[in-house]
Amino acid sequence: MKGKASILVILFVLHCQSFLCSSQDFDFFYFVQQWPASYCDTRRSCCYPTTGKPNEDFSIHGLWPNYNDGKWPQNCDTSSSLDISQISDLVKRMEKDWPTLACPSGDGVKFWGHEWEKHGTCTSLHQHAYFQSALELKNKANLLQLLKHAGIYPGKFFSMESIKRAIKEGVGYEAYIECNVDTQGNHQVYQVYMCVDKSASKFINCPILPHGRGCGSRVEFPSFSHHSNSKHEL
Ligand code: U2P
Repeated sequence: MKGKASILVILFVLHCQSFLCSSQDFDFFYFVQQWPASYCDTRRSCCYPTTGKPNEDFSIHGLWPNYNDGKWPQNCDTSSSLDISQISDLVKRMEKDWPTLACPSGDGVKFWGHEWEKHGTCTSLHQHAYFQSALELKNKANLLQLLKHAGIYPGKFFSMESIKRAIKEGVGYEAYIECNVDTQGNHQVYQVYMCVDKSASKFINCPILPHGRGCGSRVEFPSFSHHSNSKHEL
């Protein structure tokens, strides 16, 4: 009897790890926005979406479920792929706020499908709610507007401290900033990570900060308005 019971427990644990528990088993989200100019002006360059050059604004990279220890679940349901007909009412907003910059140029469906399969399937949200939540979070944290409000405009260098302070004052919570390097070797603001509760609607203090590329004390906030080195000019 004892042996049978322990086999049952082991079977349940295995089952739970591979399927049952995977869909909602996380602690918080990272909501990650990227600065398109910093994606594009590196040695790797970028390709504008087939739907047009994105506006000079932060755009969504993803809404990623994470664990408090810094690890994260991914690809939790390999049988689920993005069904664009389920989010047809969101597509116009996605094209504006969640554009793809990877090469070769695309309309975004591949990027959104990747984010859904890798991250969205590890949440308890359905596709529509997952993408809608991310779009609403972007509206709640209007990074460009709050940076401009603090005098931080694209096309110049700023202290990291002033950028972090502007976000903390504008959103109420600290953000983590990841930098990359342009072709001249300048460190620049690349991605902004904000932490969000499991309901995907409220910003929270980050339980743990991601490990990313450091920024240094002075960073560039490059302009995207005059950027035109896309490999696929429109
Ligand atoms: O950092 C490189 C890529 O790893 C994925 N990532 C990173 C940190 C984290 O907390 N969660 C996570 O998923 C991202 O992969 P992507 O969604 O772009 O495929 C990130 O770009």
